[in-house]
Amino acid sequence: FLENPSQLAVVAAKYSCGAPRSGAEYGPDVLINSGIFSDIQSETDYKLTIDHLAQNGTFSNKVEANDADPDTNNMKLPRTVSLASKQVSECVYAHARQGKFVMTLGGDHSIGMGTVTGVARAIRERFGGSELSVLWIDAHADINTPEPSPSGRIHGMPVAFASGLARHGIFDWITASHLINLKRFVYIGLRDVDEAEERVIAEKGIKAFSMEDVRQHGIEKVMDLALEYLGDETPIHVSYDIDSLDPEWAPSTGFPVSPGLSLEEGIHVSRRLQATQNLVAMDLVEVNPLIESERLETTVESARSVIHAALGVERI
Ligand code: 6HN
Ligand code: MN
Ligand code: MN
Ligand code: MN
Repeated sequence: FLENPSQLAVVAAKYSCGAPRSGAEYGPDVLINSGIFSDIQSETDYKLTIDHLAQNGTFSNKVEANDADPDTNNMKLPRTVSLASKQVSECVYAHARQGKFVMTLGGDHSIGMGTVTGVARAIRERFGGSELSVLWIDAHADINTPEPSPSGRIHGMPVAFASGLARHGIFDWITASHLINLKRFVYIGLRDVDEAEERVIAEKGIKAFSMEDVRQHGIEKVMDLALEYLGDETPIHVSYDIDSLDPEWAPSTGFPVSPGLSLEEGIHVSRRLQATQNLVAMDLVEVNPLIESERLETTVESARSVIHAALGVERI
């Protein structure tokens, strides 16, 4: 599904406005400065560009409500998050429209509403209305609608906005052409799901593999089932929250929840996606260098490993 499979568009989405704590805005630079992309460039034929997106002007990464952006419908910083996600969506769309692989580095997971909507729109245009498939690898479901959300934080809501389940005038840049189909959507790694989210997942019949499922059947079987469910003939976007991994492997993140995926399991997920040859985009989000800073290196190494595996670059 990629016209330019050797073109890798990296989007550094330096935002934390969707999360209760700041720090995730530094995630992209920490990953880039680890040398991951220079390694990829020297070891492979990938031609790489990096776009840096960050908050500016009226809106800042401060996680407190302000006069310009008061709480609305229980949402914290909705205008700020909407503008950030819109910027991400437009940037990701422009690359995906040209058939490049898009790798977005977060940032808190609210940017996921930008990435999947950007890619979904590009896929519709490039393939006569075809829909994108999405794998959401996360300890959390991120499908809260604003009212029942326990936190009001929009990083817990991107799936709801990207699928049209949640709507609000502040997010009116999300149009029909951007929406993802929850029938072409799979969760892996869930273990901290809010009550209202449980209900939505059941009501909509969303395919979900919890951490319990992974323990019971093994990650190989779970990936078999996930990929079988989506089918062979579909472009796939993986939105990878680093908190899907066990805190042992990814301590520097806002909402660590034990027990999670081992690093090996996390890499297996990436490898299997790579092997489909249908992967068109990846997000790697929620690396927060301000949390458990003394173990940041472990977190960054894990992120690098899952990114490498997804791109088919095995680490030496
Ligand atoms: N993440 N479900 C909780 C909430 O506030 O809605 C936590 C969300 C975490 C989001 O880790 O991307
Ligand atoms: Mn998430
Ligand atoms: Mn999460
Ligand atoms: Mn394996």
